[in-house]
Amino acid sequence: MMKIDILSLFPEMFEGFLHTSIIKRAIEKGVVEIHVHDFREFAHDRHKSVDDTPYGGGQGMVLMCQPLLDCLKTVVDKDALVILMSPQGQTFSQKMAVDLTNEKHLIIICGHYEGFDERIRDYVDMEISIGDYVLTGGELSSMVITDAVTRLLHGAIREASHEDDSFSDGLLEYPQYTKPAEYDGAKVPEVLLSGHHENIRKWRLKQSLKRTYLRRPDLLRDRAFTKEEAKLMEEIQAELEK
Ligand code: 4FV
Repeated sequence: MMKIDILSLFPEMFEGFLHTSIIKRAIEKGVVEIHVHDFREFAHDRHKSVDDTPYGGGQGMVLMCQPLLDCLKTVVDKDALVILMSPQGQTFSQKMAVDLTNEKHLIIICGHYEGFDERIRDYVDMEISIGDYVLTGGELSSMVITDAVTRLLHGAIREASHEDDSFSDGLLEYPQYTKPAEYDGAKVPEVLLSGHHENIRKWRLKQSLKRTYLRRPDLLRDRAFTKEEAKLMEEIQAELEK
């Protein structure tokens, strides 16, 4: 069972997230334990201040050390990996999500305002960004991490269902179809109706390679292609040159 503690000034933002679908079931099944802590409760002054103006001047407010770190001290333990959410972190990926499933205890700190007092980083093991854009707070990014990691935990969802996820094998997922076999004149590819599993596997691999080649060639740059994949890539490039 993994434990996830989230430090946020807006715990109400997590209500829907924690009580819906896969995350809700994973909590009920005891696969994961998720707690949200409002570090404003650790503020000492009567205004419950958690931020202040930046030394050296400048726009906006900065999160203070004391309330946030006093809250952190109440949840940190020897197994804890402390993660700070910020645009300056390493960009999150499926590989990072898989690596984090090996941890017993994640503590995720959500930012707000202009950012954190730099000394907070002395208590942080890892800094993660979910992308090169600026959010109003770290809550959404902490949900992204929690969601991507929880669904990979043993017992959260049927193992098979994330085996052919995009990125699980470094490729984008192949096109999916379901009933009806014809919609508004658009037919499902014959091979998928054939029941011929080997042909279906080949078709799906070729589609994944083609989609990755067209949409995310960066994902193929350092890829060690199997003989079969190399042959399929030749076919794809020949067909695209036609
Ligand atoms: C962010 C990101 C992000 C920056 C200022 C919250 C905001 C405020 N977090 N990936 N991109 N955070 O934009 O993780 O503190």
